[in-house]
Order: sequence, then structure tokens, then C-alpha cells
Amino acid sequence: MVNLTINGKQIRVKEGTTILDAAASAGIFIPTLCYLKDINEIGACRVCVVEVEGCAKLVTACNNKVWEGMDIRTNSPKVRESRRNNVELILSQHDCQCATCVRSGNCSLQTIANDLGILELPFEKKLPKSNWPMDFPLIRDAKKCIKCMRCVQVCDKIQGLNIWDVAGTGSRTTVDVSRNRKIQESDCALCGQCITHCPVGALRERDDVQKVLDALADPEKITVVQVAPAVRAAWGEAFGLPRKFATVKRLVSALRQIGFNYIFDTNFSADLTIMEEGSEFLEKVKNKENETFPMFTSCCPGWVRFMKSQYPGMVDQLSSAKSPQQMFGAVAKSYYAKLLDVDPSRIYSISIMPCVAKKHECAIPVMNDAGAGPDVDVVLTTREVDRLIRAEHIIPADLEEEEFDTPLGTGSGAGVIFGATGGVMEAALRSAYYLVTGRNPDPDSFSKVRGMDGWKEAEFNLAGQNLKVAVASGLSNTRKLMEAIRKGEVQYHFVEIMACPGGCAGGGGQPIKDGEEQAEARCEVLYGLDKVNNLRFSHENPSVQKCYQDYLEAPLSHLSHKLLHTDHHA
Ligand code: HC1
Ligand code: SF4
Repeated sequence: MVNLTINGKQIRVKEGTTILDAAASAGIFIPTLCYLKDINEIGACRVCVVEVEGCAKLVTACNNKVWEGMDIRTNSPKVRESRRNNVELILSQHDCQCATCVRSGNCSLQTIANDLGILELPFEKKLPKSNWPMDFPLIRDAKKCIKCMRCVQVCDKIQGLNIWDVAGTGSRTTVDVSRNRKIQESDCALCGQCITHCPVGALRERDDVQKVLDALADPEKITVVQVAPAVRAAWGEAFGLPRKFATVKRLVSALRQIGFNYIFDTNFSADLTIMEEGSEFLEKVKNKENETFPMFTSCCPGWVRFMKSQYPGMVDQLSSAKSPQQMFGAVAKSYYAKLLDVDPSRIYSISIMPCVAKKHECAIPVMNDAGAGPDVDVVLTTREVDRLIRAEHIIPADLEEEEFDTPLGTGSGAGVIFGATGGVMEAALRSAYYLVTGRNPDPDSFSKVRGMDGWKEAEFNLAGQNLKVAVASGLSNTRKLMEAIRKGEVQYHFVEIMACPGGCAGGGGQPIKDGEEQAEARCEVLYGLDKVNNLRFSHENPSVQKCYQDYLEAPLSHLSHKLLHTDHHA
């Protein structure tokens, strides 16, 4: 143990503790800006500087360890002046347009500048030019980048893709796409993790809210919106609502006030996905001599992009099932248009997703199988929908609970856990067991694949057939798993991959709470919703059953293939 003093307070902490953590353990707050625990501990912004007795220079608290007898001041005049100066320097290279910034009100730079009482800027501004392709789903504004390096580190360490790097020299130093590439030419998976880890508004999604407002205002259009599983566990965070209050039924109520015509649940099509993907998997197992294993899930477009760019030779091992988002869109513009007895071209299909890559997925040219334009016209992230709720001056705390519309608003507990890492696998195994044996298993029999570990494996016996499965989330974990498969070090029948750590719960389109990971708490919400759902098996979803009976006929039928499957080569 180490004994030290901070602001005159005696403290005892473990050897190796940083000054920042030691201070926090004594309830002393030291502000930070670039710091991200275990990811970015480089002291680049120098906002966390403190004074140490006997040291001529101030030291950064985030990456310096305590020593015996250390005497620290976190708020001396010297510290205050230096901290203020450092923030003023950062602001001198930052486009402070708070009134038009997506992060205003949730920006660590804005908070620290306000906290320090900086009311004027003593330095002249030198802002870099930005010529970013504004139609790309991910937007980087070089004028707002504070060079904190968080995006570089998250992309390198957590996602292993190295998309970002420092560019330029001297006062022109900035962060940009690495190796002088354009973002469109890079291998960016569009997971959006750089956005959720940016402390300011330098990274964001393309804002598509106006497209939705235009559709809502068009009397010819019938707006059909789907809400993804993981959105329900997070949408209320931006309003500071308790998780128990911020239910999906209150989100439904907000969407109805905004004016969407039909409000449906992606859980419905997650159940449909299980019917298609589960049947496809069982066919492969039956025909195992001629098949290559593992089969990979295909519902995460970040992962599909990663597979295409990093392992192009293995693309055919992806399940041919489209993602629930795209299945929903195709069903909305075919089956549901028929139910409404309207021309499919009048349906405007909107999806609310925790994800940035979904904006890319809906625009893949072949995703138009219903024959009425793109099956999904526009994707809003959870953050965009939160902004839309604010723009409409809806007070979320006053919302009453309301039901989804029918029939595409019915989803099972198996559908809702799609939003958590391991959930797709668990949902698929629940129904695969039924499809093979004709009996339902205990719905919790496959819960071994739950949890936040980046690479999980499990073995199950399905009617005498031994099945080895794996689940990974986060693309660095994914690469390790893929390499092990390639080298023959591991063998699996079925593998679920989600690009974002924790799955969609931790998606790149979710609300941001700077420096705090929310995925685990959101996954717990999703598992809780599964537990209390009357329906826990995708194959028991009555709306899915009726859709097959009245329209699609059966999983893997000709029409199911046309609307619900793809080869992932586009
Ligand atoms: Fe997901 Fe999915 S779970 S990909 O993570 O398969 O985005 O939530 O909607 O499509 O259902 C995301 C979440 C989502 C799809 C489903
Ligand atoms: Fe999108 Fe979910 Fe994949 Fe993240 S894990 S890229 S949120 S689909």
C-alpha cells in the first residue's frame, strides 16, 4: 500500500494506482478530457494536471502513479491557471459553434470550459479545412477535432481496424483517415464506436431526421416505423429517465405523437430471422458432408462489412438470411402493403436503430426485394430519434405507455435479446431445438452464451447432435476468433458476431455518456424483458406464424428466399 496526501487529506491506496484513481477514491474530482480508462491514458490534453510537492513541473493525473509520501494539490493557483490555459489552447483550435453542434449539452469540452469559467478566447483561431463526404453515414468534422486520440485508440485497440491516424504537422496536426485514404476507400466497418467515444462533436452520424420529417408531412406517404431491440434499453438515457420508466411503450407513445402512421417492432422480424436462419442452419447440419462450417450470423452490418473487407474468401459462410431490419422492410412493402391494400410505393419505411452501419445496410443497392424502392427508406439512430423527440417538444417524463400496432408489433423474448451479445445465438438455439425435436426446451437452457466476454464458446446437445458454438463482440475479438478458425485451432458449427462490444446494446448509434460504458446495463434490461415476456420462442410468435400461413408459406420457401435472403456479395 502507498500513503499519500491529496489537498491535505491523508490517503492509502494500492501500489500502482494512478493519481486520478487515488483522488477519486477519496472523493476528490480531477477533470479529464482525453482520458478513457484502459483505452486512452496518454495525458494528451493536460486537463488533469496536478501539482506535486518537490516537482518543478505539473504532472498529469491520468497516467502517473502515486508514490509513498507524495503530496498533491489538485486545485492550487498554478494548477488552475495551467488547466485553464490548456483548455483555452484547445478551444483556439476548435470550432466553437455550440448552438449548431450535435453534442451541445453533452460535450466534455463545453462542460470543462464552462466549469473553468472561460468566457472569452485569448487566442486567435486556426481551423483546418474539412472536405468530408457529407453523404457518408459517418461524419468527421476536422474543425471540431481536439486531437485527444480517443477515436484512434478505440479503433485500434477495441476494433482493430486502424482507420484513424494523426495527420499533418505543427499547428496543422489533426486526426484523419489513416494512410492518406478517403473514408470510402478505407475498411471502416461503420460500427460507430469512434463516435460514442469522442468527447466532442468531431464525429457523428449523418443526420437523416429531415428526410423523416418530409415523409411525415407528405400525405401520399404511409410512414411505417420499426424499433430495434436495443433501442428500448437506451433511448431514455438522453433524457435522464430511469431505465424502468423509459419503456418501449413510452417510446411508442412519443412516436405516435410525432405522427408516424404505424409503429412496429423489429423483434417481429428478429423472430422471422430465427425461422429463416435456424432452418438454414439445420439444413446445413443435415447436409454436413457438403457444407463448410461454421455458419456465421449476418444480422450485424458492421460485421458483414468487416467480413467482406478482411475475410472476403469466407463471405459465403455468412447465413444468407438478411438482417431483421431488412426483412422487416421487405415485409412492410409486400405483405403489409397487401394487408393495408395499398400500393407498396406509398409505404415509407423507417427504422430506428442503435447503429450507424444500418444506414449503410439499407442503402445497399440489392436491398429492394419488395420492388418498391429501398425496402428500408431511412434509418435513424437512437440519438437521432432522441433529438427528434426534443425537436417536437415532447416531454418524455410525461409520456403514457402505448402499445405497438398489429400485427408487426408482436415480438418474442427471443427477439428482444437479439440486442445483446449472444442473444441471436440463444434465440436460434431455442427454436432449433424445437424444430429438431418438436418440443420446446427450457428457454434458459442456452444462457451460457450470455455475458460481456468478448469471445465465448459453448457446446450443446441437440437431439443427439453435438453442436459447438461461439459468440464474439467487438472486432478485435472477432479477428482473434477468425484467425483461430482459419488456422484450424478451433472448430464451430455456428458463430454469432456483433461488431460492437456487448452487441447492439453498445451500438455506435446509442446515446453517449462520456467515459461510461452502458452496454452491460442495457443487456440486463433486454434479458429482463425476455424473462417476463409471455412469448419466449420465435416459432411461437403468432404474427410470424400468420405471415407464413397467409403469405410466405414456409421458411426457405421461394418467396421467403426472394424477400428475406441475400448472398452478401453486393
Ligand atoms: Fe441490432 Fe438486429 S439486434 S442488428 O443488433 O439483428 O442495430 O438492436 O435491430 O436488424 O433485431 C441493431 C439491435 C437490430 C437487426 C435485430
Ligand atoms: Fe450495428 Fe449492432 Fe453491429 Fe454495432 S453490433 S455495428 S450496433 S448491428
